[in-house]
Amino acid sequence: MPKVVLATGNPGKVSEMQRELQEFGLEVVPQSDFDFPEAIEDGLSFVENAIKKARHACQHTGLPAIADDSGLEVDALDGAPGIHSARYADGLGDAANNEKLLTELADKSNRDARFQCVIVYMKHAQDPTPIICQGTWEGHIAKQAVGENGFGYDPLFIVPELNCHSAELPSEQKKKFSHRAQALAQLKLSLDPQSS
Ligand code: ITT
Repeated sequence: MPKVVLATGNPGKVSEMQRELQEFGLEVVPQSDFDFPEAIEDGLSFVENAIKKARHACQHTGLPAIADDSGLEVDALDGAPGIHSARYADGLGDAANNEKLLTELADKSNRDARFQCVIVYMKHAQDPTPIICQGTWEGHIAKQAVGENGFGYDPLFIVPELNCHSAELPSEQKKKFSHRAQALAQLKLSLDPQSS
């Protein structure tokens, strides 16, 4: 079974990805099993940052790596918080990020938004052809937080097709619909086209 490092320090992402990848047949080692500094995410796009994180993990572990760079794009905020989603409120965490988002949207009528996720697989640090997969999840930003599941902006993200907040979804359902679920499905197809 090929061994890969899951290059993320976000426990929410680990819980949404590790088991799926293991069930797919990969031996997944979380980044927390190693002791190395976080990658510097100074790219200007989700793709660039995902590649930086995967390459960094390959360099420090000698293993193939899977990284996820993701975030929330809000139309009325010209795409913010976007690639800065994790640190929107200056690193104060998810609750502060959600509060800031509500404040920024207080006088806006358009609350359309989407989650973006780019997942990258790199065989080694010099891999010139990383596998790049992308998923998008369309929705709206609510006026107040609801739900305890998930992480990040899930309490504020309304999923129109399910008529609920993402943080109200059981984890198995989020794993069917989300931006990350879509990118993961593509990754599985790219690694093993027979798997669909
Ligand atoms: P790593 O870089 O270590 O993977 P991170 O949390 O810093 O962890 P990102 O830079 O990709 O990762 O930022 C992603 C942020 O976007 C995340 O912290 C959340 O605030 C938000 N986000 C991404 N996917 C989400 C999801 O499924 N539900 C809610 N919020 C999400």
